[in-house]
Amino acid sequence: MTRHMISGFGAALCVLPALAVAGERVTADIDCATTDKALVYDCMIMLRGKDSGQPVAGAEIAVSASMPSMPMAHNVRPVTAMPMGGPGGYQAKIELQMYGEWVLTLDISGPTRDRIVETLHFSKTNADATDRDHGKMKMEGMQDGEMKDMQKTE
Ligand SMILES: [Cu+2]
Repeated sequence: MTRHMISGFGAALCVLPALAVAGERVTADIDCATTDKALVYDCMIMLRGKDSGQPVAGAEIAVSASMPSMPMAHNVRPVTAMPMGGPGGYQAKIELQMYGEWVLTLDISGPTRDRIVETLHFSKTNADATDRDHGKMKMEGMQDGEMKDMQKTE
């Protein structure tokens, strides 16, 4: 009888690994690498809670890819990322249809629901995160006069 009580107490002291809070928004580090097959990339995804910074384990991640410059031209089948390399780590193999700038969309369900959108530039030799400023709207086609007017109002 006494023994049972002691073991029960011991179990209560077991420390669970720190995990992101359910319902917390998440961030992802996405690191894609080339494979021996052209246009096939191995993407490692590290999922963390946005506020807690803690790994998000047990998530289901559907990864889809599209080309912002060619909205209707491609139809890449979404893949499910598999847990890999410890809590919060996932791996997905994606097959693209051409080199260039692609947007990866991570639809996350499981302990938390979220969507992460990341723009990456895929080439024959690597896959790099696109510089965020690079994508900023350019003032194309704007006349000098209009530009001056705009500066005045600012
Ligand atoms: Cu394309």
